[in-house]
Amino acid sequence: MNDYSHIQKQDEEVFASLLGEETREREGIELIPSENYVSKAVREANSSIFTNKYSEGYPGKRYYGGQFYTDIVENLAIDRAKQLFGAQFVNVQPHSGANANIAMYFALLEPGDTILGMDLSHGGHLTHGHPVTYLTKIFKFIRYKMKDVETGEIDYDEMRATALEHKPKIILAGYSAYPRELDYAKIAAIAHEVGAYAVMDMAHIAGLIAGGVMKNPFDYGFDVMTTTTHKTLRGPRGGMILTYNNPEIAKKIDKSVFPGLQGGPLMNTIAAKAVCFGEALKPSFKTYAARILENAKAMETVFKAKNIRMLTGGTSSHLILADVFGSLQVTGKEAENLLDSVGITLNKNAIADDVRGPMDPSGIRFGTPAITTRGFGTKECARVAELMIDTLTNREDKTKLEEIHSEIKSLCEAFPIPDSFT
Ligand code: DSN
Repeated sequence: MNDYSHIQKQDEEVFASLLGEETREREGIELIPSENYVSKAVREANSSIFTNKYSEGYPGKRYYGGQFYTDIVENLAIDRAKQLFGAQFVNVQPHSGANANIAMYFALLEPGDTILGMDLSHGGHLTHGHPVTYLTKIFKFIRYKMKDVETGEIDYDEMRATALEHKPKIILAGYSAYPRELDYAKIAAIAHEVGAYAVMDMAHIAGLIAGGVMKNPFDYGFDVMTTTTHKTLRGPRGGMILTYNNPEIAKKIDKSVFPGLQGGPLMNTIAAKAVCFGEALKPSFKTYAARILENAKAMETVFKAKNIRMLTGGTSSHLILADVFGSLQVTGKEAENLLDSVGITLNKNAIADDVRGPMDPSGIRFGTPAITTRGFGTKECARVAELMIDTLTNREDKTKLEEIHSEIKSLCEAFPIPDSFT
């Protein structure tokens, strides 16, 4: 239990919610692939007195006085991120991944310019040009797709043909619901052939790239990467933009983040990013990243054995997208609710060319970053996958569901959420 003694004395309502969330996280299995458990050190920095400070500008060039310590932590975060990802320039101020993407678009593009991104139903993200976002009022988004949704192979020929026809200024890679490696060299070559920037939104797999278990797009000619810091990277909620080696791009990105899009940076979050990047530079983070992949494979093996269709045929990363409607005749929403009732949290998700609507799609998306942090190995992950399938196939059997819930609680008790990672 964390120390909330001041909140407890001062604000019973917020205290009650904190307690509830503590119990939920402690007693349940977290499979949302974009979530994780941060260390206490990250949380201490995130809830620190840096929240008191206004620091518009950048280290050495601020608009307010009193920046001695904020400059130190922001520079630490920048230097550590450079080291982690092999970037020459880093902006750690974006409040979120969405902000990072928006600032990146405005840095690299003029209104009306074209972005070539992954078809949203094939794994892209809202900020990659979903019609519900304001971004589509400003920029033109066109799409590439997977060639084969059963293998996940991207249609690079179609990507090139579309790029030659529409001359985008950005080709965007990196997705929220796509579990395979990419041919970054091919994407960068197509981008540069048509005079576009190659940009990777690595939010989901930043920790896997930092841990050296997935490829780093900067090694294959990418110009810019955006990310969140809280998913596989296991830091505070926040964003970041990295530029490989072009100072002109980096300058534009800095201006775009501040003053273009944001005001004062969240220095407490930036301090927490510095702590997280320090953790990710340790050798033990490489082991963590490797285990995330092994654990996802263990879950894939169980789903395969039970003939449950996985989009792209399985996974090469931390996440799996399963077609539960096609395989088990349970909708994504029903599956999310049923699994929630036995203590497993994940999210319903549209699958490529989904026959159902977005509010109750055919799929579920789940992944291993959080349970790996908890210490689950391949044996426990395989068991969780079995319990998931048991839940979905015994949905009318109350006694069975209660048994599953109690096994989940026991598993969680055996693997408490750690305070630190060494
Ligand atoms: N909401 C995040 C995810 O779950 O993938 C992306 O922003």
